[in-house]
Amino acid sequence: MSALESSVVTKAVLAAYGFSENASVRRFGNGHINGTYLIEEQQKRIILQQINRQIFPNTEALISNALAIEHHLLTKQQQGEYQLQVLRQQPSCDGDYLIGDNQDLRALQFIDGGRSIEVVENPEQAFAAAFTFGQFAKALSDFDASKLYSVIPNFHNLAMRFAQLEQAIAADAVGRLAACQSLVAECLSAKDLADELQSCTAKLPVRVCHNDTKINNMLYSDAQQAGIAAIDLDTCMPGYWLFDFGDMVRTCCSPEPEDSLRPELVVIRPEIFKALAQGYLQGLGDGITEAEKQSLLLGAKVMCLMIGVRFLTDYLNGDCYFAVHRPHHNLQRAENQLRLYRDLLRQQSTLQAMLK
Ligand code: ADP
Ligand code: GN1
Ligand code: MG
Repeated sequence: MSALESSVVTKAVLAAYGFSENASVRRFGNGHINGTYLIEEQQKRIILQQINRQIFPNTEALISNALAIEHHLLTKQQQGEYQLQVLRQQPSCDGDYLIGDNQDLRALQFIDGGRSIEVVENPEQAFAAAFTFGQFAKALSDFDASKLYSVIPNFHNLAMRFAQLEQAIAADAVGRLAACQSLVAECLSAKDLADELQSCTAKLPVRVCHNDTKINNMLYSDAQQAGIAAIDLDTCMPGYWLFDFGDMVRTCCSPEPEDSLRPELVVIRPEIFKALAQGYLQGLGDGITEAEKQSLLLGAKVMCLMIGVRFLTDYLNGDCYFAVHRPHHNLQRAENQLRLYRDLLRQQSTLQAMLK
């Protein structure tokens, strides 16, 4: 793609970051929310993102959060307490962290020698992913959460996600309800999990969480065995560590991608769950409480169910939130999350024993 072919990365945008109009521009990664581009010219590379303002209306708050976290992690790194690379915002040549008429474009320094994956192949990779997010969480455990804006309020409020599903069912805006009645019924029958979550979290410390620890939001070294960075920090907000562990289980434990068209193969691999538990606990070190440790399996159930409910809600609403690339994409994603949820219930005593 050249600048002339992209409506987002125009010549003016390239110039703002010091690139000529001959720079190479290509779409990058598989995120569902932002438009991500890799811009390259000679030795210089940046990631440019068009922030989805429907989802992140306050881009100034988002950048403020990102810079505060960046500063904290860089300080830890300088003190030898953080071994990973730090995701850094890249200002324009004029020193602006947001550019464009809508103030929705921002750049990130490209993290060299890293790659993201969509499916975990072996326990070593799972351990590395969880160790990465564990180190990230540990480094933020003394970060002052009052410095963070709540960029998406109630992001992991399961009761609210059920209420949104119920609104979508009542509206049936695009006439899709009839086609997914049994999945809708299954989700609604699991509503009690919101109460269980509420009573569990009442006893847990609030932590600064990543809140989107899916497997493609960390980078492995090229050899894919060690983690080098936690990325996609836009949802860093106060929460509970069980959410971050749960999203790792959701996206690492299945041998199939999130949107697999082979649903019968979507299962929880216990050996991957065990590696995630070991990696996360090792990354966190001794700061985790016993109650938090015991809550991690609940986190896995909550995240599989909650993201399933969110995909299903979006399907019923006509695909307004998550980027979709084929018909019924959100429904297929939702079905797979519910399969994982069911498999967690089936294996829960084995998995809980792995958290001892
Ligand atoms: P989204 O919010 O849409 O998920 P991400 O920030 O996760 O966007 O970026 C999408 C993908 O782009 C990531 O999965 C990763 O592959 C790649 N990526 C993002 N930031 C960087 C970076 N700084 N260096 C290298 N690759 C990156
Ligand atoms: C979105 O941005 P991305 O693709 O990493 C979503 C997450 C979901 C995830 C499901 C801001 O993450 O909450 O868990 O899709 N991000 C936002 O794959 O809603
Ligand atoms: Mg992402």
